[in-house]
Amino acid sequence: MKKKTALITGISGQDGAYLAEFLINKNYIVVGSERRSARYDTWRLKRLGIERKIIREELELTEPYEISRLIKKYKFDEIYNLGAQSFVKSSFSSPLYTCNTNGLSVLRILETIREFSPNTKFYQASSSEMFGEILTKKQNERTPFNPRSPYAVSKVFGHFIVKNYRESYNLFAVSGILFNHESPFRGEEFVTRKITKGLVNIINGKQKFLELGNIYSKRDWGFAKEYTEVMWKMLQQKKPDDYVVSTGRTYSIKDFINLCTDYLKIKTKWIGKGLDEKLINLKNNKIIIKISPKYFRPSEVDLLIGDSSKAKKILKWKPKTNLKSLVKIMLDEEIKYFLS
Ligand code: GDR
Repeated sequence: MKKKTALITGISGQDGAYLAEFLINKNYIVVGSERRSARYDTWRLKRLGIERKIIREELELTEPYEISRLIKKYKFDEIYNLGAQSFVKSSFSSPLYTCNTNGLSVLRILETIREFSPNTKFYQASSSEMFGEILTKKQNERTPFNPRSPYAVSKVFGHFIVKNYRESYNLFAVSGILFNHESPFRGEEFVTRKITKGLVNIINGKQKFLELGNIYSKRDWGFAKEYTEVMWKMLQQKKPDDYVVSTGRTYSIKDFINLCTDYLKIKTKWIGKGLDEKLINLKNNKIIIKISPKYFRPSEVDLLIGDSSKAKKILKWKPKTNLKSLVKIMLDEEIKYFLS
């Protein structure tokens, strides 16, 4: 049987790496793209031992010509659009760049597929951030969006243009509304990895303390490796459709920190309130976590909690890793690579 060829944009990120590994194991030819200006960061692919199994292509998602060149060259069976300006906080300082890269690029790809490769199946990385200030207790595919950042607005555009092209031109184009998903491959600017890395650095004397923003926001956190498999499942269905991917449980950043200190067996105590809240290491009375206004966002998403019953029913998918196990996975790897 002819091997399938897939394009993964954003190959050097957390999801790109896990998805590439998954598709390679399924015998796909994987083409991985990254923007030219980005340092081609291969540590995740190297750690998975798949760096040499990927065909690398430079692709600037804001350049329509580059997209059509690549799509004409490979006539991909599947495209997974994971490339984005994915850090919510940066979208407040770079709103135009964020909307161009995350929003309009989806349209650029869809237009090219429509014109040159209409049988290519397309996966768009939509985000739970689109729900923003939530309008229902749990969020599913029918929950209205209420975005709270330029990032979320850009993702809403991407989401609806996928739906529009699916309905107007009969393309096999879908969006996965993925809630937060973490792993040892998470970028260090995102809160979970910042915490796991920071705490391991602190207990090893490499860092004095960690500064965080709003530790009371709550997120529905799953394990990224399981979430990338579901992207593939969405493209293997008879009918293209959108799906929420989540665990259905929500925890605050403070809960996440407490799970980490429990796992690391550091005896701690929270003191103070608001910007003066601190986490103290009871062994030496030193501050290990402080709050800094620097990490607060102009508008915050306070609470997210997903309902992925549609994915469970139709894709036969459900999450396997709870937050406690995820903390263990992340910290074990953090310790292993700190010591090596
Ligand atoms: P998020 O992830 O914005 O939910 O988007 P992030 O980990 O950045 O923030 C989660 C929550 O933690 C609070 N927070 C901090 N966040 C960061 N990054 N750094 C801090 O120091 C800090 N302190 C508190 C934030 O305010 C927020 O409430 C992620 C991204 O991967 C998106 O691309 C993706 O679409 C969604 O998840 C689903």
